[in-house]
Amino acid sequence: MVGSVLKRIISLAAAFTVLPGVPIAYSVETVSDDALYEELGGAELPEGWLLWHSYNSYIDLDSQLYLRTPDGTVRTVSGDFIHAMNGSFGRSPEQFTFMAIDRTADEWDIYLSDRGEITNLTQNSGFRNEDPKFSPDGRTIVFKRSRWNESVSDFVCDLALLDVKTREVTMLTDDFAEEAMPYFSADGKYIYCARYTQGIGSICRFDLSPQTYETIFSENGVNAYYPVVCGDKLYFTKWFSADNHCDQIMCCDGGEITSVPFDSDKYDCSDACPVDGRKMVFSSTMNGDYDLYYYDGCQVSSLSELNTDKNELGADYFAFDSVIGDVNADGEFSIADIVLFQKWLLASPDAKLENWRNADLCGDGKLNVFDLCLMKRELFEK
Ligand SMILES: [Ca+2]
Ligand SMILES: [Ca+2]
Ligand SMILES: [Ca+2]
Ligand SMILES: [Ca+2]
Repeated sequence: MVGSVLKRIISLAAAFTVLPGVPIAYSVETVSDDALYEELGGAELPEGWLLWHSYNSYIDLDSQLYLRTPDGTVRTVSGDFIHAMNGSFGRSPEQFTFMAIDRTADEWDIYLSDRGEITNLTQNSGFRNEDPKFSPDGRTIVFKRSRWNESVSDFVCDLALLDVKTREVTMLTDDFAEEAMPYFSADGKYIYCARYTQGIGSICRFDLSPQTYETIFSENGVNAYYPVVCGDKLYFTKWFSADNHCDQIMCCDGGEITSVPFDSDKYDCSDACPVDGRKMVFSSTMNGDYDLYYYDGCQVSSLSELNTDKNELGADYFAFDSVIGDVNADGEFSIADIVLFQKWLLASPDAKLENWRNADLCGDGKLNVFDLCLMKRELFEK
């Protein structure tokens, strides 16, 4: 079993910067830790929905997107497209976006799957559309839009925002540097992205108002990409060093950036998919091609029933107990939840909320009639 030698972060001086351009301390320490890995009977992934994709090689255009539902059923997301990848859930597990090549137009497009119905949101745009991610309120999708530029004989890549309802697209950036892999902050005010100069990516934070950039992480000669936000934490992937291109998953929590316990200088760990607290699904080459793994906060185990001899990447997770509006905890938001919540607000003695947080649609930490109004509106709009 690989993984007996691990790299851990201790606090020593090094050469990268975090916001606002202040050098931050980090270094690596080699420790032996077989206990981190478990061959069999590893921890179970908590109940929820999981999206991921799998391909033989990127240039074969053979990527398939998969959705695993809480009952363990796995289905392939298919339609009039090929090479589907990078699935991202919206406000509910019934809604997710992904990128794929439109079969007819032979063009990268952004797709929406809503309760099983799949729509191409950028059909025949004439652009290359990739890396979609939902905003926290589920109303917009941020993505990368590229156009061919004759003067530089290359694609020029910018960030774009798509209104899910009207499908109107607003460009957010307009410059020759490539912005890619956008991801909204939890409050929806910022967009993190990878920004490339001379082929090396830095992690940037784009302020939607005013539209300005800040560099969050940049290290000389070291590629950093794939930012993912979970609450107050920002995860991203970066090379181990300028000479060692093994991917590491980094966690930026406040001003501190640390490597995760399972990172290694011998193989790649990337595509952080936070589950809860320190728990995450990720992709790694620790056993050859990319497979999906689950870190439960103590141990790493392979999600072996999902892994194949292709490359499993791009996981996104939606927890069973975090469906907005689902107060009776049956995994879906329906009229039954509104009836129960209404009874609870009227102090009916038999009304018990299984998961009160799911009713706090205003997000103010208390439950009242304002939440009920929003719940009704949300269900009506579904
Ligand atoms: Ca650009
Ligand atoms: Ca694999
Ligand atoms: Ca429910
Ligand atoms: Ca509330």
